[in-house]
Amino acid sequence: MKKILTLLSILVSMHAMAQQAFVANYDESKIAPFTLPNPLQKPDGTIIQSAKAWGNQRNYWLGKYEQMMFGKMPKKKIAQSYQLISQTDILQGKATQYVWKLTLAGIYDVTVLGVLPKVKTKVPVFIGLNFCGNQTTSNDPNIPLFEKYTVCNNKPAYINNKGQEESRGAWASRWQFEKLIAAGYGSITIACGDFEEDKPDGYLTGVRTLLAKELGLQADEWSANGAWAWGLNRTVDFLEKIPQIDAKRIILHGHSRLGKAAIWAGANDSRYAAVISNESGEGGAAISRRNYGENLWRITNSFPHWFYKDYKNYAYKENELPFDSHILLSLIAPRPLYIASAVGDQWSDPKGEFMGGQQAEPVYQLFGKSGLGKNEFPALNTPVGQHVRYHIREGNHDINAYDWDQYIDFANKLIK
Ligand code: GTR
Repeated sequence: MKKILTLLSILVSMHAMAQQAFVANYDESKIAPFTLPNPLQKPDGTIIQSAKAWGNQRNYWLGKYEQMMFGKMPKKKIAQSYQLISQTDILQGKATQYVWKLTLAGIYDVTVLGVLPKVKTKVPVFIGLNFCGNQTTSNDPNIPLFEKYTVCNNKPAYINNKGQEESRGAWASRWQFEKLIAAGYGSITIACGDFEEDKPDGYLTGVRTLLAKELGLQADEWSANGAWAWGLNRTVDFLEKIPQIDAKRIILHGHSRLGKAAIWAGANDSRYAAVISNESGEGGAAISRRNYGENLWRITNSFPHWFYKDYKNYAYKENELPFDSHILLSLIAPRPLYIASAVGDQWSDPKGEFMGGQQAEPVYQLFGKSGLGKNEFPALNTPVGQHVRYHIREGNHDINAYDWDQYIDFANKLIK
């Protein structure tokens, strides 16, 4: 017994040392050479040649990502109902703000916020999860305070990780409702924590546990990213029923960890007209094999709940994975994809994010579309690419007015 305890304490302290010892690599010359798998290569070694053959190949990859990285995506359909909680005129009458209660499988409620331009025709919308509650996206007092756990915890806006009155509008700059409304777009958002609180035991109070029976999946068969992505896709089921919304023009976006969830959601669900990854980094758009900035080891240690439990086994063995981020991104093809980085966010590995997008090219080409093509890594604030577009802007890890100007422009060109 004593021996076991000593061994355990050695293991615990080794783990603690390893945590402390992590030093992110920011030196391009220290990246070990690697070869990226070909998204078009079938398990039997042959290369697919047509868009028609992509359907099976895409399913093959989805299966691999389920098995190794994000866990199973529930396939069972569940009943849904919704209720309008409030409807308010905002932005000097230019828009209507809706708060809906969406009930999943008759037992699980989430709160959806919608801000839609007041026009007579159906409108395209952007949809994305928020980190710290719907009330953080705008100052409007009609938005209910999010009552579950959030990762925000700075007083006085949040106390014990719960949003207070002072949190209203705290992240409005990330949502830019005014800009979107002026451009003719609506915006839909839900707190990620409404599907699963962002902490290692968050699954206990989220859809992975409370809907386990209805979905036919145990909590440990999938992940927080899976729960967030699934939640987004269920919200699309609901948006399809809202007459003011043009369900053919739903553009999915996500920042950072929620960018990872957005990519996984968009890979699984082809109803999104386009997908935007804003600084999604490791586990999102960035090539893991580069081991630059945050890496697979670090992310699966810091945030074990984000991924399927076996994913951590590939830390420093990224070459053994049959895929990398470019294949995940290619599952969005032929739909338009925007990948954005910030120069002050090297942790997310901007060059790795660019490479992820660029290496998805063969799949876009199958559909006769060009993505990032042969573009070089661009200068600051200079978007490049067509169906796959990329920018690196000045500034830090964030989603801001500059980013939104590019996304609106991208949507105007490719979606409207
Ligand atoms: C960081 C994490 C990143 C990114 C970020 C965020 O701590 O290492 O992968 O997701 O959080 O979500 O803001």
